[in-house]
Amino acid sequence: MAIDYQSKIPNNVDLAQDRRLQRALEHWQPSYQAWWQEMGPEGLQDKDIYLRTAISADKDGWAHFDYVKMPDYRWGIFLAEREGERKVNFGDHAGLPAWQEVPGEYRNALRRIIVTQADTEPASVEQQRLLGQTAPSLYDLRNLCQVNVEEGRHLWAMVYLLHSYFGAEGRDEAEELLARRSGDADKPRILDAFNQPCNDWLSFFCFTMFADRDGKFQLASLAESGFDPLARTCKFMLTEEAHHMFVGDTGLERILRRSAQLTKLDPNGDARAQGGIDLPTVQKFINFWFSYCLDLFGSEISTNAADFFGAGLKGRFGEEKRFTEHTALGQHKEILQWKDGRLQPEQIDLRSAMNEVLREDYIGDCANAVRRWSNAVQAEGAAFEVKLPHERFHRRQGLYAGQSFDLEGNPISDAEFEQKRAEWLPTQEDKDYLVRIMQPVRGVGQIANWIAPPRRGINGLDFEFEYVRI
Ligand code: BYC
Ligand code: FE
Ligand code: FE
Repeated sequence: MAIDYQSKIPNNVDLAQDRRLQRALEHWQPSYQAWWQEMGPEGLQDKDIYLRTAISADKDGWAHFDYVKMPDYRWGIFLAEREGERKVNFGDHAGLPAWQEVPGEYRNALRRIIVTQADTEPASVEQQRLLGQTAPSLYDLRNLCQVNVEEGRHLWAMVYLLHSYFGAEGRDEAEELLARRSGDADKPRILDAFNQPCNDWLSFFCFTMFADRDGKFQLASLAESGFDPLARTCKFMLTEEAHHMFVGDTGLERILRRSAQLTKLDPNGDARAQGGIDLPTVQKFINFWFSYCLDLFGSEISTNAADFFGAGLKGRFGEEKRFTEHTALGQHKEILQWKDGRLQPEQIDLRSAMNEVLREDYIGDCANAVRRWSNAVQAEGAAFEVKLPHERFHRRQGLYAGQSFDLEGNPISDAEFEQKRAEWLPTQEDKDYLVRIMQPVRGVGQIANWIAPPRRGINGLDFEFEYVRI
């Protein structure tokens, strides 16, 4: 599965054999590049950056590291290897051969799934556009750029599917993907989390921790899809996603560790007096981003989710390996409904609860990281426990959107919530403070005061390496 880097568009899908598709994508390519110039990382387009590029899409060693200027990054189309005679593994068509073409009856559903996924990729680049100006080290700056070029490639991955399988409609959708803008009042991105400003590095690490982790779960459930090209595309995207989550997970851990150190150092236990970020502020940003990312899973009870599962388009996390029963029929899941002013348990048929099933797996994954962070903080001698807010806290979508809940998930009045807002969620003052302390640090091996250095560098290199030639 070597990648053809001779073509204008690097690929491992034999693009040269399909002239019509090749022309369509070559037509889209300049629009993409124009979008990248406008919305990609500000002020870094002419810098040499130590980036990894895919050289092959198979399991072992696909990465090649070298200095690249971002506009010269070889965005392209890489699908995981085809696995023999793959079958539809769940839902009503389980056992039939996986589809290599779009089944007519699922055309709209698949297009919707692909467009929604695609839209998040450029959105995240737009949200992160200015962060290069305040990076705490060259190592972090390089990671930001790595994440961004790969999100750009994820857009390519989805656009390939749209162009390849959805005809004129797909081409129009591909154009629209470059026309919407994160946070724009008239043409916003589709999902709420991807319209939120991400203007400081604490937000960036929360984003890559929680939003990219949503990506892991969404892509993994699409990697189970009976529509084989989608499954193979998502499988390869997942290999890139691991680094994004690593950036977020270790970034937060490094901030928390440094915050604990500065808290201990200060005579009054005030990390801000030492130029750092106090632990409760970090917690507030976690509360904010975690709750927005829970919304990405959709409503707790969803006929769309039931239809996607029944059709074999979107499975559970690890559907094939983790489950033995793949119809999800005749089974139920208890869901707490907010009705008549109280929470009432109801048995919901499992297919309709698939969004919630995926969200629970996601929460478990997040909880593991939070436990590790708490240990790291306590190892520095600070008595602080990092916590995930309850899944009902601060929701904007789904069953719990219309009611206020506290951090433990207890219903409270809107007035009580407003009283607590500044304690639970970032305030403008918190955001202004972060902007004040986040000054760029660009010397080799140097690091800002508010974050600990990473335990090691990239690709076996030290932290003291010129990751970006500034
Ligand atoms: N924001 O009954 P519901 C990644 C809308 S991360 C705005 O719940 P369903 C990445 C919904 O569209 C992975 N609107 O329906 C990470 C619907 O509107 P319409 C990204 C929302 O179908 C970092 C209505 O509310 N992908 O790749 O069960 C960097 C009723 O919705 C939201 C995903 O997370 C929201 N949060 O769920 C780069 C998408 N939630 O159609 C990349 C996965 C709901 O009635 N989830 N609505 O006008 C889906 O695709 C789900 O289908 C939806 C909706 C969440 C969209
Ligand atoms: Fe992505
Ligand atoms: Fe990502």
